[in-house]
Amino acid sequence: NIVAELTNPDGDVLSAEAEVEPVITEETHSAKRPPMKIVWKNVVIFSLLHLASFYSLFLIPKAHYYTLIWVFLFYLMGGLGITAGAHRLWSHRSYKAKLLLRIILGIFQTIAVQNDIIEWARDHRLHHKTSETDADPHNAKRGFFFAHIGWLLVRKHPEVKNKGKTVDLSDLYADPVCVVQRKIYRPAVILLSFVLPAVVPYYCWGESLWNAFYLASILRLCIGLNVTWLVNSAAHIFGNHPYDRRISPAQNVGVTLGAIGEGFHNYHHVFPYDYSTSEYGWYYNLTTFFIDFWAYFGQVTERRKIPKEVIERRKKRTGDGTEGFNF
Ligand code: ST9
Ligand code: ZN
Ligand code: ZN
Repeated sequence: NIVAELTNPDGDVLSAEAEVEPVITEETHSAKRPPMKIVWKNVVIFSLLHLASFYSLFLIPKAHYYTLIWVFLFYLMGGLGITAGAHRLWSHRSYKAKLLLRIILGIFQTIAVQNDIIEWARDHRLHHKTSETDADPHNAKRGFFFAHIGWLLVRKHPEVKNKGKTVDLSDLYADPVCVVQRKIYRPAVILLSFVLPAVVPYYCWGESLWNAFYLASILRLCIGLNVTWLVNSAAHIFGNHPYDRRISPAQNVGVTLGAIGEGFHNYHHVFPYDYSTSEYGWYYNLTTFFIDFWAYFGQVTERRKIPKEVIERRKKRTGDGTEGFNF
């Protein structure tokens, strides 16, 4: 806080608060926020999803073990659609992908049910541009719950819509994969994320439709969403800050494991254009392996990487003295 002692010509001490620009704190912001408008439809849908997922846990011992492998595969496909697709390719343009891989990533991204690519990238570009202010769609300064799921249960802050208008999305509208996916998004989600994961185990190895639906559609989706949201909540609150100690995004081991390489969040907010979202290549980073795999087959080009010396200089200048990979 700024403390100033001001005197008038007679030598009386004046109140410092009256003369000094008020310091903007989280309290000042929250006092000024318009009241939150709860979207009850979303509250009901997400409550049902979590209740049904809790029930699904009891079906695990009764399921065919092929079904469990299938669930894991679908989790990875949806996950890669978000990490390699919506995040590293479409939001940050950290590498270039040929049409075939973009189609695969578009299908994978649809499986994740996290809004279409254009909406996802619009919110995410805004998140980086206005991080931890009212214009950040999942502003972690509003607490763990808001950053995790709360932001999807209320109308957006007017600042999100105002500042969001300044985000350039022309590259996404120029990509037919993004445009077509946006057009057919709802039926595509129903088919790829709910019907397909349930019918394959039923027809291919005789799993009951009930088990297949609750495990591969519902439980898989709920875990995928929560792990993604942990990047916004946990990785913005817990962990160390080797690259910039002045920002909240942190290196978080737990999140990195579940989010297939996306928990190196202090690094990512400092160097958002690095296609690996960390300085350590494949370590704890299936997504980087996936991108490199496709590069080997010519589907990926122009992977952007931050030079080692730039990273080291930045660590010395603004880091907290810890290492980016201590797990
Ligand atoms: C979900 C997304 O889960 C998760 C994103 C997570 C991001 C993580 C980032 C970390 C990176 C690493 C990833 C790791 C992943 C690991 C995976 C491991 C497996 N800019 O939205 P509306 C304007 S989604 C500019 O309705 P409301 C715009 O004009 C879950 N403008 O606002 C818009 O119209 P249109 C599934 C913006 O009414 C208009 O406002 N999805 C912006 O306030 C209205 O927009 C759901 O559950 C902006 N950013 O409603 C849906 N935003 O769109 C949930 C808005 O036509 N959403 N505008 O252009 C909703 O129901 C609503 O959006 C709402 C807000 C109720 C939340
Ligand atoms: Zn972030
Ligand atoms: Zn990002």
